[in-house]
Amino acid sequence: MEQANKQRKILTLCVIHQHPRVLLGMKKRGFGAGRWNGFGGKVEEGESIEEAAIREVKEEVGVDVNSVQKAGVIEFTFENDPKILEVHIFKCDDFEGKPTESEEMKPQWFNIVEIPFKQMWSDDLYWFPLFLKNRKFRGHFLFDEPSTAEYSAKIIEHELTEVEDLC
Ligand code: 6OG
Repeated sequence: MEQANKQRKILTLCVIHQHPRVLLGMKKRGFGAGRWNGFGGKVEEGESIEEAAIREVKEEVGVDVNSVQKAGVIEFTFENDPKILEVHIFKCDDFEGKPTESEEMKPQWFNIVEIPFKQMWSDDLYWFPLFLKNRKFRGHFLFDEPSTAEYSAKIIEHELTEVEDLC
């Protein structure tokens, strides 16, 4: 059990969605650098997953989020790597402040018909349509290896299910 917990990381991913646009950030460093994504990172000890989501948005793009809604939970794994990334995906439509570039992210608004999927993690193409329709989902994606600016991770297998509730 302890072994299994050590290999599971809980992460947040928050996409600001003010219809018909979404706010994404170009990741400037670290995991997934060179790709557009929502804002997020690791949940720290002593905070709830929602608190972590709100903190990460503030740190990465400088805005104050008033509330988030949970949209989905996806487990990501990579071949030949025992680590499991459990990513909690949130939607936010209520924030204050002006999105501002940070050391980690360069923000940009995209109309929902112009989301740059080719420069995003390849799983996004699957769950974004559900996200935009306010549907909740759970899933798992197994990749060959992490995406970089040059290399887009290949999906080896995946499962994505719409759910009534995430609790
Ligand atoms: P840091 O390690 O920089 O946070 N993330 C993913 N996002 C998508 N769309 N697909 C994935 O497939 C992802 N794996 C992780 C979670 C990493 C950020 O990237 C997200 C976090 O918001 C594997 O602190």
